[in-house]
Amino acid sequence: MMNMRKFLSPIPLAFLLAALLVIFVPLPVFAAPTERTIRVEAGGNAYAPAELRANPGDQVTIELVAKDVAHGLTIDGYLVDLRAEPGQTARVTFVAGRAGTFKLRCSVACGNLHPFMTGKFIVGPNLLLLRAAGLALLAFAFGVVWGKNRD
Ligand SMILES: [Cu+2]
Repeated sequence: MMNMRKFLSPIPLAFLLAALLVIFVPLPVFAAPTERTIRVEAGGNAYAPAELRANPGDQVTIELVAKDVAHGLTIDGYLVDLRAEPGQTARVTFVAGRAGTFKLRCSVACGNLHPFMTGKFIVGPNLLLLRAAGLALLAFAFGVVWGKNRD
């Protein structure tokens, strides 16, 4: 049986502290800012790709290609508003200065499904995923150590 005294032993406390660190410690940005060009094809009321990724500080150029009718592309939270005529490419270059996930949407009425023509602009590493992976690893390590220390 597990008693309170054993539960308060240094091992669980150390793991608890490590877990708090994994959850709350700010993580450094891994990549130095760079220039990146992302080509987005708009057609059939959808973007391909629908998820654009950049690192904070990157100089991003988006090339919007309208495959069928005229399409637009705006990013919530950024001053980006593109409009590409049918068969043409529109470009915009900006600095991804804000980290987070921002919604892309079409700014040109392009058909019945126009309101559903959306996507994501993701700036920064997926910290939530990293922290979740760290916690899973920690839980596994705790299970191993705790199992070995049982009477
Ligand atoms: Cu549209």
